[in-house]
Amino acid sequence: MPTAEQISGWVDDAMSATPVFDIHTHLYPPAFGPLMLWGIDELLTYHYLIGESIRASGIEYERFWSKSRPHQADFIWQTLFVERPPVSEACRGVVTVLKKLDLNPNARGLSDFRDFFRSLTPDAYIDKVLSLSNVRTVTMTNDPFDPAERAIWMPEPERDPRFKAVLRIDPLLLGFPGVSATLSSMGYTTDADLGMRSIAEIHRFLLDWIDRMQAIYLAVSLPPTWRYPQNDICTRVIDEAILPVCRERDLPFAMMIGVTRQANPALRLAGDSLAKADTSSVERLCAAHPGNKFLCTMLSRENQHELAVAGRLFPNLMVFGCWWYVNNPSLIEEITRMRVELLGPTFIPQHSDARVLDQLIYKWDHSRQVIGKVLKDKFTDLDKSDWQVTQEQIGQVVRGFLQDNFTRFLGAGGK
Ligand code: HDL
Ligand code: ZN
Repeated sequence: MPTAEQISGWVDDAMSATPVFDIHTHLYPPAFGPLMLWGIDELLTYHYLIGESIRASGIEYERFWSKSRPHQADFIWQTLFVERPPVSEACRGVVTVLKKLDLNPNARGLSDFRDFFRSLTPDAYIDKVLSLSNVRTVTMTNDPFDPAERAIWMPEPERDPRFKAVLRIDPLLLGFPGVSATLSSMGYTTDADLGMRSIAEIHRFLLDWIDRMQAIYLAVSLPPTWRYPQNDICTRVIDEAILPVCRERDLPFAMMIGVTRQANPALRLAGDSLAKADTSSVERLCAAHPGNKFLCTMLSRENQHELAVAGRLFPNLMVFGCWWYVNNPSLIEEITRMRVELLGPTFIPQHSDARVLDQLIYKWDHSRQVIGKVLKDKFTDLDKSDWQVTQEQIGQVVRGFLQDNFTRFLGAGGK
């Protein structure tokens, strides 16, 4: 029988050696131009840190927003890393990145960091970050309703196989009737009452963009008020367009549920909040469409237990990630422990949601530590009951958590 130290070492080895397929990020390769964010100024002006620095300093919103990006970064460094200890998770993450890059996190200013990043090219830095974080593949968040992103896709940008595309379609579910104008500008005719011709046009839009992007799943972010089924356009777009297309192409439909957009508009991207959402709607959706595959993550801590139970009830539901406001060590541990106890090894414990390339380094370093801690406890529990724990079984669970559960769930459609 292995010792507790052996089990601990096997888990640590597997967690650090197993490459990650990061199933939800906002990252882009250099071919996507300004959409690709990297380096110290972008790292420090991550919207999480903007919100924290405005709160800590009491600076007037417009006085902050009037600063240039580098001056915003200087302000955030001074406010959160010099005048105060960087104990929040988003601050700690920056310190982890600097350490892993052999930079001094105790610097009083950013000039040395800027010199370092000026010495790198985007392509070289992508290789460095993916190697340091041991992330093999990431999925992007690709929004055809964003004119800036559409302008990049139409001329067919050079693709990096390490960056898979995800078709993000929030306006299609939440934006009618206004979204008709955007669809029309793209050559798809829909009308406010969503007659059959409109449904056919939405089908065509989805298939065109799935093919243009080679999207491996479709995704939407839904508010806490989302209910299914309802006598509304959202339900009709899901039932009559999105899910038939997903079945036709064997693609999962991912729902990220619980965000209250712009609770504080003055904070811009940092101004979104959350509320408890309705997990029974997820269950009704999975029950009504057994031929579809669903990925789901929820934003409220209070939804996590219900979502894990929903995962037990529906094999076509893949529970994933500790998203955004629950992507903190204390909650990752609570949620992952609960999911292992309810779902065994059959879920995807984490995604990074990274917006800045450098963040992969800390988001995966921190998550690997917490997920590993849960697995050590669970395998030690088995060992205490004389179940024969082996290094191979630990490796199998870790590979499932970090890549295989997702690639198997994608099936042929996601190739
Ligand atoms: O809707 C989403 O995909 C969210 O992740 C938002 O992008 C949010 O702003 C975010 O970055 N959370 O981490
Ligand atoms: Zn996101």
